[in-house]
Amino acid sequence: MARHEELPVPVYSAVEPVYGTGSQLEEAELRFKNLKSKFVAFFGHPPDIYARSPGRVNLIGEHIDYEGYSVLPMAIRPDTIIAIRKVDAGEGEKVLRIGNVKSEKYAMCTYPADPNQEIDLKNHKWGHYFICGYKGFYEYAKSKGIDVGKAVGLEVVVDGIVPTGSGLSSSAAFVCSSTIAIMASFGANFSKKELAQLTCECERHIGTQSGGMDQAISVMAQSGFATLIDFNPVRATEVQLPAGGTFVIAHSLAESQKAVTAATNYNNRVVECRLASIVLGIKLGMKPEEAIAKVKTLSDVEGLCVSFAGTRGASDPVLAVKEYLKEEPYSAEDIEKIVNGKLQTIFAGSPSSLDVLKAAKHFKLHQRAAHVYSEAKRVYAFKDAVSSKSSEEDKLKKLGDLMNESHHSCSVLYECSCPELEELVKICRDNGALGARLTGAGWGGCAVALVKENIVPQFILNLKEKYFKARIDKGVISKNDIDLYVFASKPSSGAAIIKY
Ligand code: NG1
Ligand code: MG
Repeated sequence: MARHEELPVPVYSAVEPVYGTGSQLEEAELRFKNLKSKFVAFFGHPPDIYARSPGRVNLIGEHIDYEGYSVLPMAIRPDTIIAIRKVDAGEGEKVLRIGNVKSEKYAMCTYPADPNQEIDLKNHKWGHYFICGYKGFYEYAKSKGIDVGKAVGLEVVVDGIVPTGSGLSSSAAFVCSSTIAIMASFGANFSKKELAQLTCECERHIGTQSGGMDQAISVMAQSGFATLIDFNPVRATEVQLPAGGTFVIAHSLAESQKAVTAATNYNNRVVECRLASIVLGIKLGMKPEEAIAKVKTLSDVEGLCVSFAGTRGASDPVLAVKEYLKEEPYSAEDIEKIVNGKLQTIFAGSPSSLDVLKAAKHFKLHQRAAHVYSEAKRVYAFKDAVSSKSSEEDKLKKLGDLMNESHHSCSVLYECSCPELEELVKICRDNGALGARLTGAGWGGCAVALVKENIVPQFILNLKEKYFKARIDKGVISKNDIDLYVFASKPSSGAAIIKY
C-alpha cells in the first residue's frame, strides 16, 4: 500500500468527512453556506469548488525544521476554507479577485492574472498569501510539464478562522488552502507529499525563510494522530499520543507579525544558524570556501560535531558547540575573520538575508546552535517516550518535562519568547500542566500545555481567571471571543477538496 503522503488530497462531496458530527458539523455547514452566499454576493454566481486546510500546534521541535530536523506537530480544528471559480478564456477580465467573508477587515484584493508577478513585500496585503499559492501552483505545474494553458482569472472568497500572528500557522492554512483550491479548479490533484514541498517553497515568496513544518502538517495530517515530520524528503509518521492527556492552546494575545518583523526575528535566526554551521564546519576542519559553498544548515555539520564529540567519548553535537563557538555574541568582523570573506558575499543571492545583516548588531552563534541540536534530540525523546513501555502516567510526565525543557531552550538560548508568553507558561504550570511551552515561531502568539484530561475544564477556567480576565477588563479582547483564545484541541485531519 502506498504511504498516505504519496496519495492525492482527499476529495469529498460533503463536509461531514472533515468535520464529523454534532455541533462542529453544524458550525461547519453554516460556514460553508455563508461562504457560498458571500461568493454569490461578490461575483453573481456560485463557486466551482472548495478547499480547506487546517492550522496546527507544534508539540515539540521549534525552529529546527529549517535546519533540516524533524518536528512533531498536530493539526487543529480551526482552518481556512476557500471557494473558487475559474474565469474561463473569453469571459470577463483576466484578474484575480480575492474577497473575504470578513470584508470589513479584509477588503477585496485584486491582482493581475500573471503567475510571474513579483509580490510587493514592502506593501503587505492579506491577499499576498493567496498569490504565494498562485505562483506556487504555476511554478510546480510548469516544472512537471503540465500544460495549464494561458493564465486565467480567478474569483475567490476566503474564510480563515485560525487566529493570525498566533503561532498556529494561519499563514500555512491560507497558503495551502489557496494552492489546493487553485489546483482543484484546474482539475489537477498532486500527491500530498508534492503539495507539502511546493507550498513550503511558495510561502517563502512572502519573505520568510520558513522550514516546511506548517505546510507539511496542514496538508498531511490524519485525524486522531500527531505527526512526526521528517524533511528532505518530506515524510509523515503518525504518532498516537498517550491516553489521559489533552493539549490546551492559549493565546498570549501578543501578536507576532512574522512577515513584518522577519529581518530581526525569524530570518535573523535562520541567518545566525547558517553562520553557526559555517563556523563549526571550518573549526572542524573544512576549508572556508568549502564550508561557505556546501554548508547550509546545522544538520549539514552534525556529523562533524558528533565525530568531534566521539574524541571525548560522547556523542552529543552540543559538545562541539561548547568547544568551538564562543558564548559572547560575534560581531560581523569576528565571523568575517574566520570565514575569510565578507558576510554580504555569503548571502548575496538572498535579499531577505541581506536585510538581516543590515539590521543585526551581533550574532549569537553558540546559543542558537545549542538550541537547535538539543531541540532536535528532544523531538526523538518525545517520540520514544510515546512508544515506550512505561505507564501512560509516566509517559505523560516525560512528555511534559520535555515540553518544559523545550520552552526553556526557546526562551533562553533562542530568545524567541516574550514577557506575555513567559507569564502564560508560568500560569499553565502553576495550575497543574504537566508541561507548557511557546508554540510556533514565538515572539508572541500561543502557548501549548499538556494537561491531564480530567482537569481540563478547571484548568481552562483558571487560565481565564488568571490570564485573560485582566485583559478582557482592559478591552484587549472581548469576553464573547474568549473561547477563540483558550481551547483544548484533539489532533484533526489535514487538507481536503470539497465539491458540493
Ligand atoms: P509559525 O510561527 O506558526 O508560522 C514558523 C515557521 C515554521 C517553523 C516555526 C518555528 C512559517 C510559515 N512557519 O511557524 O516553519 O520554523 O516558525 O518552529 O514561517
Ligand atoms: Mg506562519
